[in-house]
Amino acid sequence: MKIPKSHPRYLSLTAREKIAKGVEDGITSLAGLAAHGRGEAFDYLLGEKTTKPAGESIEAAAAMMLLAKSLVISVNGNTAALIPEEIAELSKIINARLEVNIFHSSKKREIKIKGHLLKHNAKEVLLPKKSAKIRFISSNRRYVNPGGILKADVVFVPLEDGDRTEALVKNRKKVIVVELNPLSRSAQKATITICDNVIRAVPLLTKTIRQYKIYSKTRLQKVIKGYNNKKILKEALKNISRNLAK
Ligand code: PTJ
Repeated sequence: MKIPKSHPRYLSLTAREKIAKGVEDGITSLAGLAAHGRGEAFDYLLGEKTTKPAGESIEAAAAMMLLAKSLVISVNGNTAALIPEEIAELSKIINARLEVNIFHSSKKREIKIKGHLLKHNAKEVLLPKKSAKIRFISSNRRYVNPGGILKADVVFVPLEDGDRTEALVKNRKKVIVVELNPLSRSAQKATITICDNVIRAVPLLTKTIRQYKIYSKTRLQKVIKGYNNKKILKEALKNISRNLAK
């Protein structure tokens, strides 16, 4: 469907079209539609903009990514449909590996997601292998790539189910998530939670990394030290209740 740019809900409707097309093209799971709807509801409550606390999380995430020894960006069916080019650009600017990791098991969909990312300028995309597993999780998401998530010290997970965030943390990895719902398990368990829409957060993260590239290691460590994820989550909830009270 062609959405006129003048439509007051142009951005939201365009995102819906991308997710629906993702399902048609075999990239996004059907459950991904429901997950997107939940995200939309929280985005509405957050005012559909990047809030100040989300901005702080983006700064801390940029610093953590620049300090990472082995950084991997984990991509599922929703992220691939919504922001394939932005994810490819982020991976290049920070020298991170891209790895497909999906909840709803399907080899065919993993390959389609990989192809879709490559078509949108990704350099290389890893797929999970049955030979490599992370501990503390039983879903399809336990399978990872031995050169990717398995050995990563920092994993960036734009929108996610909570199980794997928790498992990745238990596997001693630093986990940065983008999650609109501050109450969700991934938001609560992550090392850094960017409470924002991936559509806005990922380009902002790329921009911040570009700015921070000239920072010294000590300065980047200071940014992380001054960051408190629990406080950020509380502020996100306060923002939601303020918007509801208005
Ligand atoms: O491709 P697959 O098989 O890996 O499936 C992907 C989904 C997202 C369906 C899967 O990971 C899943 O079931 O996730 P959940 O548990 O539904 O959680 C997804 C979370 O993403 C929800 O808590 C939403 O609030 C959040 N979300 C949805 N859309 C966005 C979002 N967060 C940020 N930006 C969005 N655009």
